[in-house]
Amino acid sequence: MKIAVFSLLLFCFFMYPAFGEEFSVTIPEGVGTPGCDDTSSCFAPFELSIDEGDTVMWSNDDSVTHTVTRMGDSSFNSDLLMAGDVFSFTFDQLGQFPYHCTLHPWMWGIIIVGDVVDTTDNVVDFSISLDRQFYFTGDSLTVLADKGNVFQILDPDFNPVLISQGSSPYTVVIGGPLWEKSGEYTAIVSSGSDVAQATFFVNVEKIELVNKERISIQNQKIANAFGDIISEVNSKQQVQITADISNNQNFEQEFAYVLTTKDSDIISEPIWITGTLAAYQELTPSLSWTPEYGGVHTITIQIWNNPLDKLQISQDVILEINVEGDKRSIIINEIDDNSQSYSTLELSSNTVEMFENSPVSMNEDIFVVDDSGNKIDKVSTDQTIDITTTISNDSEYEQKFVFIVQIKDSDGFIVSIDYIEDTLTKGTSLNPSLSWKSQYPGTFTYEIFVWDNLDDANALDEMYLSELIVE
Ligand SMILES: [Cu+2]
Repeated sequence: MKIAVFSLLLFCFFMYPAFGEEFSVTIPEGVGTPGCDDTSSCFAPFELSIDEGDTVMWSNDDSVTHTVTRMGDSSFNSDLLMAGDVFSFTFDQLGQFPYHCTLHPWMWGIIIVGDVVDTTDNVVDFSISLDRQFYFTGDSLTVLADKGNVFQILDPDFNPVLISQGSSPYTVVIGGPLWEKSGEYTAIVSSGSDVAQATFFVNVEKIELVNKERISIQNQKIANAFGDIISEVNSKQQVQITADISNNQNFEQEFAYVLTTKDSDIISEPIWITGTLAAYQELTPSLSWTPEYGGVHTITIQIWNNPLDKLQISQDVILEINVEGDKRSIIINEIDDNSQSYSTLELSSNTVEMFENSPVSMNEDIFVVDDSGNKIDKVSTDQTIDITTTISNDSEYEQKFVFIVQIKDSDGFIVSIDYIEDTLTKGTSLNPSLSWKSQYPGTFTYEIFVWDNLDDANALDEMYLSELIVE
């Protein structure tokens, strides 16, 4: 009898969750070079669900140093974890905790404390999905939905950072002044009274690298007009000097691809082309060059931030080539501008069927007015303007509406989203108006949306789009 009681007590003691459980995450070998991010395997497991009070122990099984650092704030940070080191942290708060390695910013993981949150949270009976769970500034995000015609993205504080109308797929490039915070963003698609949403993580923190590590150069080669690699060149023969360059940073980088040639100790003036690389983007720039004379030529490839500052943001790469022909000096060729920039927002604005029976319509006359209410065509920097129109309710019913103005800069980045909510009684019109002020000149685009509400949004009319020049 005594033994039985004792066993029972012991059993109770072990069942009682006085101490959290311990979980382990490994940092696998080889994750110090990009690639593991494509398969979400930079931390294993990449996503771990635990309970409040549980402890996670990370062990660095790689041969190089890494860190385990909470994103957005530094509530946990391992500092430098050498090969074989471990770091543990006890999670006393519910929530989702994305983290990364500050030395290799493509390395991501997430700890989910509490109820397992399916990142594809289907609120009603249709589904939406994202191409990934984690994004950096400059990444392109694609949302697929079964149905729906209104698409929104909210930031970690639930402020809108993007709104659009049209049908799936919705593609957006992450970046611009509204994407200020790292953390969990929400994508929402509405269809009638149905709403589906999914969450994803964005890291907008810039991770600075040593200047010469910012861009790497690989596979440099000399090619003929057909793109074939050649080892011997004749004088006066035009060749292409190409290389694969890649941006090692999680943000956009302007660059100049620069060639300097040297022949018989005479160094040419540098020639270059310029462009922009999105986060982790690769490009293969090419410059044409024609040696005027024979002899051994040395070609140095460098990447500068721009042709004015000439700040070197790559290691030097040197190519040597023997040119057949009479020796002496060299000629500098024309600059071949191949510059590329990455695409910006691509928002569709398809007409959607639901407008057919919409009780509310937006007047085609959209006005930009100054503070005295006079219509204006041109706007000055720091001048406050109002964007206004007439919205009519032709039905026999009262209708709530939200009037939204979204403004994009010339790069397609959204600089402002503002809205007002109101109600139209049957057969009446209203003139909603929203003000805006630009702090810098440029060509802006403004889009106007009229929805029934922001929560389970339905478009009441087609979106309106126009240009605004700020001088
Ligand atoms: Cu690392």
